[in-house]
Amino acid sequence: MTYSSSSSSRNEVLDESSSSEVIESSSEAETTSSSFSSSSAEQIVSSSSETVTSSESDSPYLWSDEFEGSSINTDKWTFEIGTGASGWGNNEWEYYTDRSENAYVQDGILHIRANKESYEGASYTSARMITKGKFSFTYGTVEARIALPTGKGIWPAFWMLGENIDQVSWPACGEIDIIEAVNSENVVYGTNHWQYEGSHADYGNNTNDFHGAKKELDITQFHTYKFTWDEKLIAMYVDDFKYHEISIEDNAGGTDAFHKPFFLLLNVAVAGNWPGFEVDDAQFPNEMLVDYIRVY
Ligand SMILES: [Ca+2]
Repeated sequence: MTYSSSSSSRNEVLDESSSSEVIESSSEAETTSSSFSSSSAEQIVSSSSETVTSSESDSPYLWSDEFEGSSINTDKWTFEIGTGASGWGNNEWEYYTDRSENAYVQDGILHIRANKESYEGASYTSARMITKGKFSFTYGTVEARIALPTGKGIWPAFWMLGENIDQVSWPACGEIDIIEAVNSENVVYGTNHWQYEGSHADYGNNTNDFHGAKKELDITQFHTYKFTWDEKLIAMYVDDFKYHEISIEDNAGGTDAFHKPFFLLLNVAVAGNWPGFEVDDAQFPNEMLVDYIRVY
């Protein structure tokens, strides 16, 4: 999900020399990164027995939302309202609302529901929730259990933006797309966006092609997604299959944005620059389901 509708094509990457520099340094950093990951894994296993019974105040997590109860916790989330046409819209067609028609919690699951309906001049509605100003973090691990909608024109995302976006703007703030999917592809994409020598740079991989490896999955079913981030490396996994990795060691390729605090976003877009402008209306209502998000 690129933030700005005026951004250049998502296929644009760094010039070739700096792009290959990123890839090369990421394989060098792998050894260090895997030891970091395994110690993190131990941490969550040892605390998982407490998780079930503990109250929120002694959660083992830096931040989490299990989406229990009957409403969305607005101490954690802010709804963004409107079409975002002037900034974050990506030429999407939906109108984002904070109504229960578009986002609700039921039986421990957050539903973000895109509907076909006329609303405030738009033909579709949906929801977009952010933790900006309420929670941000630098380095750590995110685990989330999520089921994604598919269908012509749909574009669900679980992603992050630099908390300093209002000061430095996009893409200088950095953007980390942990989960994106478009149309009916059954492919999950992970992407980083940042600013390099004054221009938009991005680098991404996906479950259909991570350096030649491929993961078959039905993204409409629940999967466990994991995002790991330390001072050297960012990586993304679905059910332990790695689908994206980028080195940020020593600000490789101008990646200094990724050493600062980021906040979380969840949204389901309808149409837009990436999925295109053909929408299959038979899919609606169509939902992204989130069982939990845990940050540690
Ligand atoms: Ca839950």
